[in-house]
Formats: sequence, structure tokens, C-alpha cells
Amino acid sequence: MFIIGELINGMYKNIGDAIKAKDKAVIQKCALEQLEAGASALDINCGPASRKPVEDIQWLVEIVQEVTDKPLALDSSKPQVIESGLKVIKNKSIINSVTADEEKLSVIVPLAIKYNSSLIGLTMSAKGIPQNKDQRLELAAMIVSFCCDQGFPVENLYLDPIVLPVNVAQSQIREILESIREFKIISEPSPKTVVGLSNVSQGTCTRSLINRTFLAMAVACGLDAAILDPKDKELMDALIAAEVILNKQIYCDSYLDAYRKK
Ligand code: THG
Repeated sequence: MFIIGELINGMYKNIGDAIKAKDKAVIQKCALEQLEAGASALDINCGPASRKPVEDIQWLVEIVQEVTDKPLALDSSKPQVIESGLKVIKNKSIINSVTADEEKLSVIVPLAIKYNSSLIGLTMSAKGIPQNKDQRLELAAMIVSFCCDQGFPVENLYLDPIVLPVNVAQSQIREILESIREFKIISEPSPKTVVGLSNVSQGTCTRSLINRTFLAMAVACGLDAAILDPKDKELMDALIAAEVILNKQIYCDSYLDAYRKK
């Protein structure tokens, strides 16, 4: 599993405050703790309160790059913010994200090509969030065909079915899991798949349990990557166990320690 740590997000009060105060120690500590806990990459999101996201994302990228050379996922719906981050990035980059809208794709896909970036494509559009698996697949196919036409390699595309909270969209969760399985057969080579895991438990009172149960199911559907909190140890244990059960990691009695020592 490609694990993208979600904690550098201005939506969290400590991070939002640190961005405002330009307190780089808080951000760098958050980066290192997530990597120590097993993240393969870090999501970078200025948060909804940032009044200067074009500048804030550059500051975040620059200070995180001082402590790691792992890939960074630039998380914004605004193309100007994404491009601003790409201008200063030296690490491998992931654009997070683009929707299935031609105006958005025609700006973002050329940027992904120019900066040799991976790309997350959300299966939603200006018309809204899809209500079932077939609508998700239709939007996914549109994104894949746009990328193919532009010469963007589909192996560097991550399709995101848009995970919704189970407390408000309970019947959608199964549709989302089935979408993950079917995204893989849209094209050859396959696109990759990703989810924003914590969305599933927003507003529930057993967040970690919901997150790890959904993650184990998504892994069984072939999920390639997840944006999640790697500091949730029970979540990471469940992920490792799911991969052992699916024969993606070798079993031994000390499999949790063995995975973490890799
Ligand atoms: N897909 C993609 N990118 C994404 C998402 C996605 N990026 C953002 C988000 N969704 C993934 N990251 C988070 C980060 C935090 C939370 C959920 C998803 C979260 N935060 C607490 C909350 O809202 O309750 C905030 C707690 C606090 O304020 O301290 O749940 O789906 N491609």
C-alpha cells in the first residue's frame, strides 16, 4: 500500500495555526512523525482558512523538503495553488486532485506532464458527486480517456471514488468498494486507485474502528493507495494484517515487527 500521510492539513487547528504563524518546527515534526509511523508520501493541504494558499503551499513544500525527500501530494482544488507548489517542488510530486471536468483536466493534465507528476483524478464533476458505481465508472472512464489522449501515462493516474461518511451516505460505501475493484479494469495498463480514508468516519463516534474496517475491505478490492493518519497504530496494524491475509506480505509470527523493520 502506498500510504499518503494526511496530517499536514490546515483543517487541523495546530497545523492551521502553524501556517499562520510560519512556525516551521510544528510542520516538520508532523512530517517526520508520519514518515516514522510508515507514510510513503505526505499530503500538503493549506486548509480552508488559508487566505494566501498560493504562498502558503510554497512555504509548506519548502520546509517539508528540508526534512524529507519523500513524494508530496499537493492537495488543492485550485490549479493556481497546485502550479505554485509544483514550481518549488524538488521531491517527486502528486497532484491532488483534478475532477472529471474538461476545463479542469485541460489545465491540470498538461501540468502533470510538464512537472512529471502523478495525478489523482476524482470521480466527481461540476454536476456533483455520483450516486452509484456506474456513475463513478463513467467519470473514471472519462478521466482515463482524457489522460490517454494527452499522452499522460495511466500508471501514474490514481482514481479516487470519493469516499463519503457512512453516517450520511451509508448505502454509498458498498458502491465505492465495488468501484475500486472495477476502476482497475477500465484500461490496460490499469490506472491506480486511492481513497481519502478518514472521510468514511467523519461525524461518527468510533472513527478509528470504522476507518480500519473500511480500509481492510478496500485492500481486498485491490486499493493501491490511501490518504490516512499513519499515527493511528491500530489502523496501520489492520492494514498490515489485511496485506498478510491477501498474500501481499509474507506471514511470520512477528509479521507486524517484520513489516515495520522493512
Ligand atoms: N480524496 C483526496 N484528497 C483528499 C480527500 C479525499 N484530501 C483531503 C481529505 N479527503 C483527506 N484528508 C483528511 C484529513 C482530515 C480528515 C479527513 C480527511 C478529518 N479531519 C477531522 C474532521 O473533519 O473531523 C478534523 C479534526 C480536527 O479538526 O482536529 O476527518 O477524499 N484525493
